[in-house]
Amino acid sequence: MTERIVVGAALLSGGRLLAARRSAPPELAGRWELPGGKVEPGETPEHALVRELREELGVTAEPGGRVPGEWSLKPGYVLQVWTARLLAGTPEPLEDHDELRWLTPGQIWDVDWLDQDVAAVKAVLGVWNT
Ligand code: 9L3
Ligand code: MG
Repeated sequence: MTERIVVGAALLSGGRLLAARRSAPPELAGRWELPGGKVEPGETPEHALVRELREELGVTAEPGGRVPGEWSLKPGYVLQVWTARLLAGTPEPLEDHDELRWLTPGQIWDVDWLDQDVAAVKAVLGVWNT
């Protein structure tokens, strides 16, 4: 069985990283994540990232590069992360989130990231040119 990929976006703008607070499901609500979601069959991870950011945040984004690493989620699911930049729009918590925050590198650990996102965000810091 192959694992299903979940894409997370390290959306970077003006030297800040976007963090999104989940509103669902109940066991994840209140924790922060890199926005994104499951890659659909036949879809590339980059396309999924663009689609998820449009659905969840109402923005048009462009994927950058893959952040090295892969993080296990619930059984059968694995998180991969791409950097991304905003092409159009201002992110709003339209779906699955109830708050957004733009974090400077010094504020990164001010929010309660989901467990798997802690490792992913550390990897993002490794490639983030501020
Ligand atoms: N997940 C964890 N960290 C992330 C993302 C985008 C997703 N940065 C987990 C939460 C869910 C699963 O992956 O259990 C699928 O995500 P979604 O489709 O509910 O966003
Ligand atoms: Mg999602």
